[in-house]
Amino acid sequence: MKFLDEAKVYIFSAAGGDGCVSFRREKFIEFGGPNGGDGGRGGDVVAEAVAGLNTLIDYRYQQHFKAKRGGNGMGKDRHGANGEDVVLKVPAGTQIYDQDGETLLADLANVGDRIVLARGGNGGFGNAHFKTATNRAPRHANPGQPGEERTVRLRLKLIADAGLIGLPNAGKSTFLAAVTAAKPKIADYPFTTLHPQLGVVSVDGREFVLADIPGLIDGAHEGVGLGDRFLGHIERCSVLLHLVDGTSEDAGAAYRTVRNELKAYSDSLAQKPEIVALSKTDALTPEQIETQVARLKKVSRKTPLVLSAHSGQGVPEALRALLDIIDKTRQAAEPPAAKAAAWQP
Ligand SMILES: Nc1nc2c(ncn2[C@@H]2O[C@H](COP(=O)(O)OP(=O)(O)OP(=O)(O)O)[C@@H](O)[C@H]2O)c(=O)[nH]1
Ligand SMILES: [Mg+2]
Repeated sequence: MKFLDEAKVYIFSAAGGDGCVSFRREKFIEFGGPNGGDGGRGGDVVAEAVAGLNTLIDYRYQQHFKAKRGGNGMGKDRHGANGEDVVLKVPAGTQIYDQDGETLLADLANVGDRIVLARGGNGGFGNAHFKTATNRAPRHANPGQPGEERTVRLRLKLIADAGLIGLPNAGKSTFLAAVTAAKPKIADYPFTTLHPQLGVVSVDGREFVLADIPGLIDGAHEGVGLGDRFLGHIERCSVLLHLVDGTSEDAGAAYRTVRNELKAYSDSLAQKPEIVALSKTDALTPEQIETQVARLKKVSRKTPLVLSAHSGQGVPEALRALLDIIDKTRQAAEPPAAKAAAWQP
């Protein structure tokens, strides 16, 4: 399904270190006794939900994760070092399934949630451990226990951070295609987009998820056109990017039509932060842009951005403006503990 981000990873926890067989040997000390140390514990493979991630894209590139083996025990009662754990950092909301894709192992809903997916083996006991009253010089030690190997599936329900709205043909899909790797259908007739599409935007080294939904027309709330049922997909967005076709007759009227549909759908959507942008400016003269901007400004009571997905003009500014609002919303929503963890001097 389009709204899922999935990854399959192969994980290996590590074996524990072997116990050691050794005896104390010092001048003038007879029968020094056993002093072989225990092996260290093998590393676990752990999954943890962290702040600042919103896709599983990293797991497309790296799919194998191996923890470190425990160190072997040594003479003089020295314990082997514990093997290092491997931590898979995943976005909050990631569900972890077993290999079959059906058995849910964990639901890492919040930042900080963590689960051990594969336990490292215990270290073996050294011979010092086996000393008894009847066997004061044991000559055996345990080997470290093996680690586990398993395949798990990570699954994340993508929640769009920003949503594109506008009349049909406003250039929404073209914008999505220009700023993400998504390949939506684009054509110069209305209702090209029939299903919502998602893409991941990368801007200034940061990422967010952008949703493109079918265009709205007058009466969409009554089912005209494709209706307004797709608005549900952008209800949880932090911000909307309202694209208004610069080549349309009256940008102000186009804006008003879409706003009316939003209001008819729900108050919460109508009250969402919105960035207004005049699109397709490459096809307009400076005078035309000026006229359309003036109309748009009058109706929206905001200063619209001007952009062209074809030429790229104004696009980075629009992305930054979206990211700015997304950041603010995320900060307000994050639990205090996660904030503290994310803080860096
Ligand atoms: N000149 C110019 N044309 C554009 C630009 N963006 C989109 N178009 C054209 O406008 C038409 C509609 O673009 P789409 O991206 O399919 O529009 P949409 O808003 O997704 O339309 P629906 O899916 O039908 O709601 C296509 O022919 C695009 O090539 C632009 O920046 N400049
Ligand atoms: Mg479209």
